[in-house]
Amino acid sequence: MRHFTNVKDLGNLKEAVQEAFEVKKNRFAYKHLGQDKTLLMLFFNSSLRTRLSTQKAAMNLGMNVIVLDVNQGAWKLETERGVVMDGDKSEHLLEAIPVMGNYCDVIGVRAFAKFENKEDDYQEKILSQFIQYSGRPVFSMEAATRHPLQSFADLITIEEYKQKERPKVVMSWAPHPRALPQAVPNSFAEWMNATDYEFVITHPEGYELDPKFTGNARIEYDQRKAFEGADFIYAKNWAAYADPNYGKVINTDRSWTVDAEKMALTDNAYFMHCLPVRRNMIVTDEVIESPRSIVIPEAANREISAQVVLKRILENL
Ligand code: AN0
Ligand code: CP
Repeated sequence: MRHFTNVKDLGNLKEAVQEAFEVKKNRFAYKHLGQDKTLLMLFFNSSLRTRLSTQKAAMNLGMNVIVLDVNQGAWKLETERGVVMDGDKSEHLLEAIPVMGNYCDVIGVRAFAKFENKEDDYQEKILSQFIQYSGRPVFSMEAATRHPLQSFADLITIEEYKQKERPKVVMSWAPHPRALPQAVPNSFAEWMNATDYEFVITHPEGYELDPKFTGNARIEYDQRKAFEGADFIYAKNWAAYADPNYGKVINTDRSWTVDAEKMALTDNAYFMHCLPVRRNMIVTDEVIESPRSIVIPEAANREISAQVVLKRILENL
């Protein structure tokens, strides 16, 4: 594998999950792969899990790691071509990318949707420039439209916990005070559609996602109905996708918060969330602290998904 930006890059998902289980059993077995190889992790946005789990995965593989927070200590970067740079930006991405490519063997990039221009976001303008100009394998650590390392960890977690061959997985929108990207739900939908699970998406009207990601998934506007018989509840907030509200919070209806009464409608479902999560907005204390909440093992699997991805990139260098 050269680049990792979406589910297709991984090929056969069953094989990828098996590889993840092998890596998890013996995470230091591939230490030779990363010897004298350097990973550069570049963050345009904040992170706790992605930063730590990806660095840990790289260390398991024997890599050296450089982390750069673009907004802290680096020159402010211009990303638009053709701009007269007389403002506060000292350097252009078109120089910065090939320069950074010289100092590493693999690049991970986190660059969220800016919600300024839908086309720019949905064309993955920043991530694709890294692929085009860095000369290095590039992987997404959450880009404008997808978060594949998260979705892969989610899939590994469901495969570990499922008690039925084809579990019912429900992705539920939940309220949040600020506008959040669609990357996590887009990506989760894309990965769930690549399995044979029963997959249902529930959200208030106006929060429809790009059909390119939701595909043939059942969309249910009645959250309670969606929860009936579910084996996994995957909560997430996202801002509106549809015009004219792209990137806007159009509703913070707390009746959509995941609580114990709604979880009681499920088939004793596990509760999942990618984290960070705002308690008592997205989910009540009671549900996230319950024995059916698997948010911590889910986060732990971020190390495993990152390690499989880095392993495959290193094997192909
Ligand atoms: C981000 C998001 O919703 O995309 C990152 C989640 C992994 N969340 C926040 O910005 C709070
Ligand atoms: N789930 C996730 O990607 O978390 P961070 O934003 O903390 O990296």
